[in-house]
Amino acid sequence: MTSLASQQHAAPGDTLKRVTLKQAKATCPYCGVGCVVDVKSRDDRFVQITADPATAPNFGMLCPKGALLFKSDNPERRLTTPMMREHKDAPLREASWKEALTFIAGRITAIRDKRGQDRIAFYGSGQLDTEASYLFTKLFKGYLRTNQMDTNSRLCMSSAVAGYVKAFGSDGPPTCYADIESADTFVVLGANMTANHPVLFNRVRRRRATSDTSRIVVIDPRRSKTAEFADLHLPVKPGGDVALLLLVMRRLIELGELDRPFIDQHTEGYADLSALLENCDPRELHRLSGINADQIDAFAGMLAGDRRLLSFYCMGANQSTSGVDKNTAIINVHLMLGEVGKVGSGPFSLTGQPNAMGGREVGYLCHQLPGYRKVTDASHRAQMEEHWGIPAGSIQPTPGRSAVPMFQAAADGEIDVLWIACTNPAVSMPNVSISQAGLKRTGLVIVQDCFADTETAHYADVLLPAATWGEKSGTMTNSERLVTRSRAVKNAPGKAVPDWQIVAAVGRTMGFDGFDYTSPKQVWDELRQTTAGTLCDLSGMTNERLEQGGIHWPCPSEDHPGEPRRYTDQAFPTPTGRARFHAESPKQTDEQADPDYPLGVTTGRVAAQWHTRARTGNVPELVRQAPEPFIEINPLDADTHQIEDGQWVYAIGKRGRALAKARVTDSVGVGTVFLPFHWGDSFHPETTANFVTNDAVDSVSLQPELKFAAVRIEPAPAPTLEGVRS
Ligand SMILES: Nc1nc2c(c(=O)[nH]1)N[C@H]1C(S)=C(S)[C@@H](COP(=O)(O)OP(=O)(O)OC[C@H]3O[C@@H](n4cnc5c(=O)[nH]c(N)nc54)[C@H](O)[C@@H]3O)O[C@H]1N2
Ligand SMILES: Nc1nc2c(c(=O)[nH]1)N[C@H]1C(S)=C(S)[C@@H](COP(=O)(O)OP(=O)(O)OC[C@H]3O[C@@H](n4cnc5c(=O)[nH]c(N)nc54)[C@H](O)[C@@H]3O)O[C@H]1N2
Ligand code: SF4
Ligand SMILES: [Mo]
Repeated sequence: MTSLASQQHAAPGDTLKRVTLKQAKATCPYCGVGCVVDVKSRDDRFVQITADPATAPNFGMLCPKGALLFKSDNPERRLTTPMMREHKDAPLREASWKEALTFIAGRITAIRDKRGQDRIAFYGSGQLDTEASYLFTKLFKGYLRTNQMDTNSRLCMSSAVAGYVKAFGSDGPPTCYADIESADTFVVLGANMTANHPVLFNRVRRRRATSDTSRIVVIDPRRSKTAEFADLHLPVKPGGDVALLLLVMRRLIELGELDRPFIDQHTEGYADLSALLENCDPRELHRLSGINADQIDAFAGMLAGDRRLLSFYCMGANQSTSGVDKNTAIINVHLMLGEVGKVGSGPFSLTGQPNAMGGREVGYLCHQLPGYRKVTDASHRAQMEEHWGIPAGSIQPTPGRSAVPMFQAAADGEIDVLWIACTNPAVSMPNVSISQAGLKRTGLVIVQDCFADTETAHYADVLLPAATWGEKSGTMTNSERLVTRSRAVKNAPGKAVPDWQIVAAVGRTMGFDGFDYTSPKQVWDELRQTTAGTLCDLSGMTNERLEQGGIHWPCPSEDHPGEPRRYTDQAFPTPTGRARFHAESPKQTDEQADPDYPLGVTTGRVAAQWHTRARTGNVPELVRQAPEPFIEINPLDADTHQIEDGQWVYAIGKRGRALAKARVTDSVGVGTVFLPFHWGDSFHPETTANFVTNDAVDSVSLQPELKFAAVRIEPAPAPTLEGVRS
C-alpha cells in the first residue's frame, strides 16, 4: 500500500500488509448509535458483516444499512490518486502525493503571507474520526493561526451543544443507552428514530413491550414510522415546539407535578420561567403549536406521577431558528420534574453522524478548542498553546465564521483556499446556490474524499484520496459518549490514505514541527492528554483498553471504568453548581407561508439512504427501497394544487426549486409537505432539495433552519433519468 508518510518524512504508519483474509471490529460509519460490527474481508473486498451479542452498544443488533455495509464500497467510483490543476481553466490531472502536497503547502503559505491567514478556511465533518478532527484543529487553530474552521455539525448538533451549555454549563448528554431499560415515558421530539437511529429505537420498543408503565410520545409534524409506534402522537406545527412545551409545563404546574425540592436545591432561574408561564396566552400557544388542550392533557398525564422520563430529540429540534430554545425548553421540563441525573431519565440529544460527539471533544467548530475549551477564553488558549508547544498568542481569540457565513464569504470572494473533508456541501448546505457559488468562486478548492464523483468534487482544484471505513483505524464517540475504536480490515485502493495522515503530511510539508506522527496511536495519545482534567476527559482511554471494548467519558485515569451517567450527584458545571431554567417565548419560523408560497416544506431523511448517498447509493437493496426523490403532500393540498399521486412536481420556494415525485398521503398535515434531501446533482440537476431550504440561522447556535421554508407545488415534466447514479 502506498504510504503517504513514506513519501515524506516518517515511516509508514497505519498500513496493513497485503492479506487474503482479515477480520476486525469496526464502528459503523453511519449513524450516531455507533454500532460495533465484526468485519471480514478477503483480497481487499469486504465479505461479511456480523454483530457480536456481547459487544456494546448494539449487543448483536444491526439495521439494514449496517448489515449491508459489506456492499457499500464501489471500486469504480473510488478516488485512488491525488488529482490537481494549477489553473481553473485546466482539466484535473493525476499527481503524486509529493506534487499535490507541495502545491497545497505552497499555495497556503503564499496566501497566508500575502493576504492573511483568515482567507484560508476548512469545512469538515462529524464523519471524520477523532484523530483526523484533532489534527485539523491543531493545524488550523494552532499552526495556521486561524479559526476559519467549521464543520457540518453546525447544520446538525450546534443547537444541542448550545442548549446543554446554557442549561448545564457543559456540552454532552447526561444519559446513556442503558437508561432505556429503566425509563417509563419516552418523549421523542423531532426525531424519526425508526429510520435514523433504528437499533436504539428497537430497545425503546422492547422496553415499551415489556413494561406496563412505559409509554411513547412522539412530537413530529409528520406521522412518521416512529409516530406509528407511539401511544400519543402530537402533530406539532413545524417550529411550534416551544409553544407546545410551554403548554405542557403550565399543565404540569396545574397538576401539582413539580419536584419542588429539586428545583429549590439544584436549579436557578425558575422564577422567570414561572412568570412567563403565568403571563403567556394559552390560545396563542395552541395556535402556534397546532395542539389542542385535550392533547396537552394526554401528554401531561404521561409525564405525571412517579415516572422516569427519557427524552430523545434530534433535527426537528436543532435545525430551526429557535433550535436552542427548543433544546432548553425540553430541558426545562426535565428540571421541573427533577428528571435528570437519575437512572432511566434525562434529556438525550441524539447525535446524527458517527462522530458528531468526538469532533466536539477536540474542538472542530469555529468557537471551540480541544477538551470543551473555547477560543474566547484566554486561559483555554494558553493551555492549548502549551500542549502544542507553540508561541503564546498563536491561537486567535475570536471565533471564525460558522458554516453558513463561511460559504457566503466564499461566494463574496473573501476566501482564497477552501479545504473540504468528508462532507458534500454542494448538496447538503441550506440555500445551496450560495455554497455552489462559493465553491465556484474560491481560488483553491481542496476536496478530501474517498469517492471521485461527489457533487463537491466537481468543483475541486485538488482532490485528495482518503481511505474510508474499514480501511483505517481510528476512534469515534457515539450519542451516549461511548468511545469505540474502529479498525482497518482491508487496504485502501491505490494511493488513498487515512485522513489523519493527509492533514499531518500537509502540516509537515508546510514546515511545521508538530506533525511527525507515524501512527494513529500517537495522535490519540496526544489528544487524550489534552482533555485531561476537562469535563470530557478521555485521558484514561488507552488504545489497548479501547481494543477490549468501548468506554464512556469522562474517564480520567487508566484504571477508571468510565461514567455512563453524568450529574448523578446533582452538581452541575455552572458557576453556582445549579442547572439553569430558561424562559423563552415562542418565536415564529424565519419565513412564513403566504399566498404565493402557501405551504411549509420540512426536510429530512429516509431509512434506506444516508445523506447524499455516497455510500448507500452503492447498495442495490437500499436503492430499491428508496430509488428516487419524493415529496409527501396531504390529499387536500394535492387537490388544491391539482396534483396526482406519483406525478413529478416542483417545490418552488423563494430561493429556488426542487424536483420530486408527489406522494399523496395523510401522514403530513394540511399545509405541510415533506421533502428528503438525499438526491443531489449526480442524480438529476434539479432534484437538490436544498435549492429551496432557508439559510436563516438560530442567533445563538448559528444552526440553519433546514426544517422550514415556504413553497408552492406545481406540476413538472417527468425528468429523463436514464444513466443516473443511484
Ligand atoms: N437512514 C439514515 N439515518 C440517519 C441519517 C441519514 O441520512 N439516513 N443521518 C444521520 C444524521 S447526520 C442525523 S443528524 C440524524 C437525523 O435524524 P432525525 O432528526 O431523526 O432526522 P430527520 O428526518 O432530519 O428529522 C426528524 C423529524 O423531524 C421532524 N420535524 C420537522 N420539523 C419539525 C419541527 O418543527 N418540530 C418537530 N418536533 N419535528 C419536526 C420531521 O418530520 C422528521 O420526521 O440521522 C442520522 N441517521
Ligand atoms: N435539507 C436538509 N439538508 C440537510 C439536513 C437536513 O435535515 N435537511 N441535514 C444536515 C445534516 S444534520 C448533516 S449531518 C449534513 C450531512 O451532509 P454531508 O456531510 O454533506 O453528507 P454525506 O453524504 O454524509 O457526505 C459525506 C462525504 O464524505 C465522504 N466520505 C466517506 N467516508 C470518508 C472518509 O473516511 N474520509 C473522507 N475524507 N471522506 C469520506 C463521502 O464520500 C461523502 O462525499 O446534511 C445537512 N443538510
Ligand atoms: S443503527 Fe446506525 S450505527 Fe447501528 S447499524 Fe444502523 S446505521 Fe449503523
Ligand atoms: Mo447530521
